[in-house]
Amino acid sequence: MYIFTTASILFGAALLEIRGQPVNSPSDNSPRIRCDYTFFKDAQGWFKLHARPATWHDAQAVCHSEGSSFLYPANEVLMDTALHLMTDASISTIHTSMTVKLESVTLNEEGVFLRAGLNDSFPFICKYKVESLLLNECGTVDKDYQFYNGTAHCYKLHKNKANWFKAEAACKAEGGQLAIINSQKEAAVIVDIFKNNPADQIPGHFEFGKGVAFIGFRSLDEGHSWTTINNETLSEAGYAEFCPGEPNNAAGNEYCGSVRRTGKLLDDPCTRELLFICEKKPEEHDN
Ligand SMILES: [Ca+2]
Ligand SMILES: [Ca+2]
Repeated sequence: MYIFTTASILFGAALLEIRGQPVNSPSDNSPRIRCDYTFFKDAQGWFKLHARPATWHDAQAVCHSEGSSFLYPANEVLMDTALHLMTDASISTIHTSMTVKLESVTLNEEGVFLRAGLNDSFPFICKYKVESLLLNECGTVDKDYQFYNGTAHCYKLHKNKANWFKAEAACKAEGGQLAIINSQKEAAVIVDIFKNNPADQIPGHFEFGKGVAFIGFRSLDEGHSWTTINNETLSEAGYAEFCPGEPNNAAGNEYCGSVRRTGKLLDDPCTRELLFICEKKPEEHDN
C-alpha cells in the first residue's frame, strides 16, 4: 500500500481538523427509507456502513442488491460522512467504489486514500441519494431500465450472468419479467438493446459468449413445443423466428429460450449462465 495522492493527504488533514464539529451529522427528523440506513442532511442521502469485510466486487454487489450505490467520497461532505460512520463503528479502512489499475482505492480513518487488492476484504459504505428514490419513466428507480417508444415498454439487459431460473426471479424482483418478443418491432428493440451493449463493454468471462441472452420462453415438454412465461405459444405471442438450425437441442437439455444479437431465437440449457433481458411495463411499480 502507498499513499494515493498528495492532494488527498492535504484533504484528509483538513477534514481531521473539522471532525467533531456538527458539520454533517445524522439527522433524526429526516425521511426514512430503511431502518439500517442513516440519513445525513448535508450529504442529502442515506448511508450504511457494512462492517463485515468484503472483497471489492462483493461490496459492489451488496450495495447493488440493496438498491443503493457503493460509496466513493468524491467531495468533502461525503468524506466527512464516511469518516463519521467509520469512527462510530471503530473501523480503520474501507473499500471505496473507485479503482485504479485494477486495485481498490481504500479510505483510512485519517481521510487518506490508499490502494489495496480487489480481493482484499474491507468494510464498505452503501449510499442512497434523494434523487435516486424518484421513479423514472419506467416506474422504477433502476436507471438501467430504458423506455423504448417502439413498444412503449422498458427493458434492461442484465450484464451479470445467470441461469434461466435466476434470471426469471431477478426480473420479477424488479417488477418486470423476462422479456417476451411479441412482434417484429420488439425484435428490433432487442437488437437495439444488444447494439447499445457491445460485447467488449460487458465485463467478466461468459463461457458461452456475450452474444446471447435468456428471455421469457421455454419448453415444458422437452423441446416438443415452446411457450412464453405467460403460457402462450410463440405464434400467439407474435414472434417465433429462430436462428437457422434452431431449436436444435444440441446439448440434449436445451429447454430454455434465449435470443441472439440478431434478434433470432435459440434453445439453450436452462442451467447455462448467460446474459438476460427483462421487460417491464412503465405503470407496474417495483414497490
Ligand atoms: Ca413484450
Ligand atoms: Ca440450441
